[in-house]
Amino acid sequence: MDSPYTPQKAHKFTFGLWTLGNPGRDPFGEPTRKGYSPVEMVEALADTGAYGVNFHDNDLVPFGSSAQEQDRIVSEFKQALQRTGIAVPMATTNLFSQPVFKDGAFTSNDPGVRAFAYQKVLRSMDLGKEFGAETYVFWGGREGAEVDASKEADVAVSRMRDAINFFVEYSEDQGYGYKFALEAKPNEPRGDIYLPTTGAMLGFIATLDKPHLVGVNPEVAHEQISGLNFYHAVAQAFDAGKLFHIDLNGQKPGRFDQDLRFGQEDAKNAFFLVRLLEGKGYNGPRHFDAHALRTSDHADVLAFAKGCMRSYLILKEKAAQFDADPEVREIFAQIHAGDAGLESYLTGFTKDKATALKSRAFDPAALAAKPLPYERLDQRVFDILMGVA
Ligand code: DIG
Ligand code: MN
Ligand code: MN
Repeated sequence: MDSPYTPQKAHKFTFGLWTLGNPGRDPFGEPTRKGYSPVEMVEALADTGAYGVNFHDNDLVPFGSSAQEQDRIVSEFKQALQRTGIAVPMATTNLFSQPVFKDGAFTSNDPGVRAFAYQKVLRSMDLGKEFGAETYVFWGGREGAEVDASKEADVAVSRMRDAINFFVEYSEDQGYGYKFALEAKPNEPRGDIYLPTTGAMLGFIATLDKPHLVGVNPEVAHEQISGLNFYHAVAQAFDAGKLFHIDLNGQKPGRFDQDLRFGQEDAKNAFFLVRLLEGKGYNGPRHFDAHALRTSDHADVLAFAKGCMRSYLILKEKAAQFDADPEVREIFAQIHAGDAGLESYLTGFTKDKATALKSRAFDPAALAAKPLPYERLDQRVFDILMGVA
């Protein structure tokens, strides 16, 4: 009998090729290891219960490869996927590594750069569909500024809109059926990145030609870099029907984008996140956009991957324990006590409801006196997470 912490394909855990492929380089140091190649990574994950891998175009096909080299790489990778049963649910484009995109791709002032970026995305969408990818992610790592005099910020947003509208139409015209997921980040590598939070992306999506085909790909570290509560950001996206994908990792507050192992920091927010994803029926991939520490060798990199999935499943079990806990249920019964009559006034405006509410007698002191045992409730969360409940 498998332990409840043993990953299964049904859990839909996925990893970007760049995660196990990360060679341990950072802005202040050279690589400390050889990253897993795409085929090595697929074979390393095959027996871990992982469901899939995802890629930027150049994670699989190096920039500048010939058509023949691309064909060989694609063929070898397809064989590895067939051998292992690993899927490719998501694809995306690297519009941030090459110098040509140093001042943005879609938001560049140079129409030649923008057109080249369009070409790269179109070809990358074709490549993703060769592997059956269903979700296409856009992360605008270079779509930003250090010098706001360099371009009008509203023009930058309109260029983003032109680009996303164009690729949505391409997907429809090709019959690809992609669902698009926009990933926000407030800064790094640019001083400021346009559309910096998941909330900003939700507002942007509403301005698109076909907003129903576009959602968000929130990332733990990216909202936390902004000092935001990631669980709240995801809850809003889910409420809007826009949680098309999610990037899971760990992050210490107030630091650069660390992309740590999922659950490595802020286990409590990760707990409420997993409780939401599992309890509200999110059915997309649980994608780890993270990498092992620079100090890790290959064996530790694999431990990193297994740890991401194990942490998720531990928190999934803790969430079930929390919701079944007698003391939690007793407190919930008290703080979530409904009043069907009164609540009927609070949704669905009618003139009568407004009139009745305006004339109703309330006792604010009595309302204020109702007990809210949140200390006891939060201690119960702590007890459960610490395994002493
Ligand atoms: C960074 O968080 C971004 C890139 O790794 C990629 O474009 C996207 C995919 O999840 N996340
Ligand atoms: Mn990140
Ligand atoms: Mn990400």
